[in-house]
Amino acid sequence: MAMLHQTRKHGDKVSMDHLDLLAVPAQASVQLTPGGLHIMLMKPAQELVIDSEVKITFSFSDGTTQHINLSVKKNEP
Ligand SMILES: [Cu+2]
Repeated sequence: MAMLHQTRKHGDKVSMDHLDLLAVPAQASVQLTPGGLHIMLMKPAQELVIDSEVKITFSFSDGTTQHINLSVKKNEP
């Protein structure tokens, strides 16, 4: 399962908030990055291998879906 998360810093502590949806303004873009908005894979069925690809299905508010292959990268602070 893939979840959308937003990383938040509270002083020295870092937490992640789960987002039910991600609003992308018209004619704009939203960037998913480590330490910011990100996709977190929960209990992946297969081991995640660095530099391999994972297919993620995005569902949009107009009812369409899009399958995108994303690279697995090492989380570097
Ligand atoms: Cu997360």
